[in-house]
Amino acid sequence: MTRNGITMPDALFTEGRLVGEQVENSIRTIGGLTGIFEDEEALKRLPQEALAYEVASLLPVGEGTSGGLYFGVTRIHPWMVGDEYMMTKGHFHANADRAEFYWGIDGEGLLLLMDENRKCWAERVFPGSLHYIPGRVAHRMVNTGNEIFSFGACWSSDAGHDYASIATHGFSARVKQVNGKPQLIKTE
Ligand code: S6P
Ligand code: ZN
Repeated sequence: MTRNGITMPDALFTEGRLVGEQVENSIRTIGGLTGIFEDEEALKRLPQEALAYEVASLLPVGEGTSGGLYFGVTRIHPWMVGDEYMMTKGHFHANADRAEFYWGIDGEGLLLLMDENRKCWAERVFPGSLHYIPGRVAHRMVNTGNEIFSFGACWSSDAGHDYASIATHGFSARVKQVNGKPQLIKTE
């Protein structure tokens, strides 16, 4: 803290990037995404060590703290896996009723949502679009463009992640490229 009580900000969110000493960066490689795409052979043909998506997060309080907020920026690279677009693993929140905001920063994509009855729907995401994800709704972002698709997220520090049910059962729809355009295709 400086002498007059004015401090520097926690981080910088500038030009679509979240940066700062406290910002934690994590990556998912292509090889780390087995089990989420329909065409596993197409995934194996891609360079396994290449970046699929990266997440920069500001996590000012410990995971599980009630009342805190987290802020993150995810950048999904524009790979195709067969006829499916690159996407995040997707998750419900472990603390199931916790909601989240997503918003589009760069590029274009779809937000795939699924409720606990496995009803699936999607929202278009583009720079400036804002998306409220209610609790008990699984969420996955899909890069439907030809460039990096980045989006912001703000969620509760006690939300946690439930990846297991998506890893086991998946979503009930997939986003595929049909005649050059993204299409939501129900799979059950
Ligand atoms: C956390 C928030 C995002 C995702 C990130 C990666 O609740 O939804 O920060 O963690 O976009 O997606 P995923 O599904 O691999 O965690
Ligand atoms: Zn989430």
